[in-house]
Amino acid sequence: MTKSESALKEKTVSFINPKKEQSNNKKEVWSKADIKKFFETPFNDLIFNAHQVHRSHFDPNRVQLSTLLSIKTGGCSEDCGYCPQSARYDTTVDNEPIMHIDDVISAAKQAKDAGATRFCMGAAWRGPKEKDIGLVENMISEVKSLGLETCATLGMLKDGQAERLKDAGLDYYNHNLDTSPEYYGDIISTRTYQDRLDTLSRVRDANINVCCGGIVGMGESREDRINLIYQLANMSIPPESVPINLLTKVEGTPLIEAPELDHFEFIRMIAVARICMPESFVRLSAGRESMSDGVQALAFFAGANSIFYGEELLTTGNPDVEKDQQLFKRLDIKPI
Ligand code: SAM
Ligand code: DTB
Ligand code: SF4
Repeated sequence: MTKSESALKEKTVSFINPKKEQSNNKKEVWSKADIKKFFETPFNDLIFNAHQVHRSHFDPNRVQLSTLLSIKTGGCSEDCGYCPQSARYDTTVDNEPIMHIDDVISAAKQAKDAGATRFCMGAAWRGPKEKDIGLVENMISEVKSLGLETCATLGMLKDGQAERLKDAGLDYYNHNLDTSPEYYGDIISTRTYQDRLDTLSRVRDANINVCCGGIVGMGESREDRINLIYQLANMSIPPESVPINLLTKVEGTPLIEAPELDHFEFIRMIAVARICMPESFVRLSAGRESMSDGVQALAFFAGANSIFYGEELLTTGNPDVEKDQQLFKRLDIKPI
């Protein structure tokens, strides 16, 4: 081995977690200092190491496709500063009733035909009410019967609700921590960080896969990004799916003036998520419309292996299906 090869190997080894073996009697799998060190690694070293971790756990040429549908849009009571669906902000999103089951089924069929394997239903609620749960249960079982994986994001869950969703056939529940505990209060006041952790525990206890990540580009510091990864990676079982959203700025929301995040910092976030949660799917989520093909290719190299697929996220745009298919073709990426 040449000198430079052995130096590279040394660097690589330091990215393999020495504490992984202890992770059964959990305390801290990654320290904040470890995570900070990753963020501060020269960019090429960081993405090289993240890619190595990625290919030792996943096929690097395969990406999972999830399609989103907003089953209940707008009029939300919460004050999440990034969200166009909050009734508190003057945006172009109207308060609509919950969708009819037939329309949900036809959207799910369309998603399946386009190549998605998971269908994620989102509702602009603080949390589902009893009358809502029955309707959503129906949607979940119908979507599941089409042969799709099911995912829902409905806000905070009360005791017993996660079990009902599980019984209806729910595979994943998305509930994000959004940002660090320290920055959280600057973004949302109507629910606490602990409320979110409590919902995540209910989901985990009901044996539903956890989809949990956050948003970057909300004016947070790098330390906040480190602390978000710290929270996610040190969960007693890390989320199976980790969506990393780049803030989509919407006119009328408080975060419209947030400073632009350097796309390379976004890639670092993906890379560090990959290193710290080697077995999780890391999803390149909101914000792809603002990214060049090159930035998205870097995200896949750095360890992203899932995307939202379809022209719309919940209320904002996403790249066209044809555009994503072309990008995959150019990169020789195949859907999972
Ligand atoms: N109402 C439910 C809740 O808040 O849990 C479910 C839907 S909510 C829209 C799901 C997630 O989408 C949020 O937690 C947030 O992370 C993400 N999100 C919402 N608006 C966004 C935006 N403008 N840019 C990026 N991500 C956003
Ligand atoms: C997630 O982390 N991102 C998705 C999904 N989970 C529900 C939502 C992104 C929403 C972007 C803004 C909108 O379209 O309303
Ligand atoms: Fe409501 Fe969810 Fe938007 Fe917050 S993120 S305002 S809870 S729809």
